[in-house]
Amino acid sequence: MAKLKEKLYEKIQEWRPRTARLLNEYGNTVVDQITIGQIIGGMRGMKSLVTDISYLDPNEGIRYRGYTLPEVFEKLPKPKGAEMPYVEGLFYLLLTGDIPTESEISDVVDEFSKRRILPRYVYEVIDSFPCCSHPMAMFSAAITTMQRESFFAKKYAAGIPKQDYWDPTYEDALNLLAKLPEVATYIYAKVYRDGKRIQSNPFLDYGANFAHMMGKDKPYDDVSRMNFIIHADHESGNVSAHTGHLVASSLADVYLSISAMINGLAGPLHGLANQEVLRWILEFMDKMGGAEPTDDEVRQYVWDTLHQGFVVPGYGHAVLRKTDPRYMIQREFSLKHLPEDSVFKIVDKLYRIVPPILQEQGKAKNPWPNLDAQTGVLQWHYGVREFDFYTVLFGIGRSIGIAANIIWDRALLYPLERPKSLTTDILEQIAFGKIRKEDIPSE
Ligand code: CMX
Repeated sequence: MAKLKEKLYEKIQEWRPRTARLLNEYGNTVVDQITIGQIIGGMRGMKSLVTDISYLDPNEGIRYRGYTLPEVFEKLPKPKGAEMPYVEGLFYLLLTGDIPTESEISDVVDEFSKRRILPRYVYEVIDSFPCCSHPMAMFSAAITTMQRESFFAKKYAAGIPKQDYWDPTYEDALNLLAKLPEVATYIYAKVYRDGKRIQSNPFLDYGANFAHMMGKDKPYDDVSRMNFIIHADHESGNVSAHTGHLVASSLADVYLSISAMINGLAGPLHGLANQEVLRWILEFMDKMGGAEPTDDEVRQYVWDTLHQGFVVPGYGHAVLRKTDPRYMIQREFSLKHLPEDSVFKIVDKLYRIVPPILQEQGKAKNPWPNLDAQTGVLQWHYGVREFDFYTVLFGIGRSIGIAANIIWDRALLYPLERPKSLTTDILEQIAFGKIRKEDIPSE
């Protein structure tokens, strides 16, 4: 057994009695109530999911396994000469809750390296996509195609005790995560580089190998590490994480679950917002005809966007109520490495100008920037200018967190997810006092 897997098994054994105790002794303890507003309003704030991989405090931002993002970036070991930590170290942390040592990380680097080669048919599936397909559609399909490799599906079909479900799920997760950079860069080469592909380098870590396959020099390796780490997880209720968990709860394997989560991520109110931000900024620059906009011109552009009935992309959040720490980490990197970039200068102006406007408009509960407001400018600066590709980058990072979640879902034997729905008629009857909520059967 590989070292990470051994450690994970120990952690699972320690954790299982906690979940079992909560379920058996405290199963009827009330945690929350549900209002009609929440049922119609996309279940905002409903406390109805459990994950230990990350926790999102509205005012503080995300914690991975109890660590704030600045702590994660400070504590995780970094490759020699790098500014950003190993992505493999983050995966170790998400799976075990422990900060890995250098040698524990090098074990994971080896694991990913060994498992990275794509089956031939994945290239063929990507090649067969019609022109103008969105890279997220190709990414999702390529992942679904690999479902035939699933250990979990084979073991399940042959018969495996529930207690052991986590084991082939772990194998599927590592196999898939190791391949995602290969899949993504092949899509990039096919769609934007006339199919001119750069072969992976098995001696590089996840971030450096990704940069290498994208044909980018330093510090794009650090940009990639940072990008994959900040996008990895945002607790369980967001569309991508929830979709991954939901599909996996049917005991669909990691390939089917992660490709479903990628489809959820591809919506403009979620992961696609990073490409929307850049498109919106470039349109503005185009309008300005190359001149640097004044604060008043930026203000006017934001108001025009709102008056046309559009949202300001990259601002607002369903849970966060302050500036997203994932935004701040990218901002600090940008201030250090690209302060004179013309796109960054606009991003920087927006940082000051958008929140008071959204406050004045009075609709958005959170007027502050989210991570998507910064992601695109970094990619643009380092020459990845095909912004349809940006959500794929988000997708690689998010897969790391969702894979960790699915492994733990299986380890703790979380059941099929199946909430109950009501009709508008029933809601009206409850609202008008014609029936009592207690009278509605819940099972
Ligand atoms: N610009 C303009 N209006 C906004 C806004 C923004 N950035 N953010 C929220 N609002 C509006 C909403 O559209 C909503 O208007 P209506 O009442 O007319 O429907 C109102 O403010 C209240 O919304 P909210 O409760 O503050 O926000 P939600 O939880 O409903 O939605 C989000 C959250 C992210 C979808 C929303 O803020 C948004 O559309 N932002 C822009 C898109 C974006 O950046 N998405 C990426 C989020 C991060 C990610 O998942 O990747």
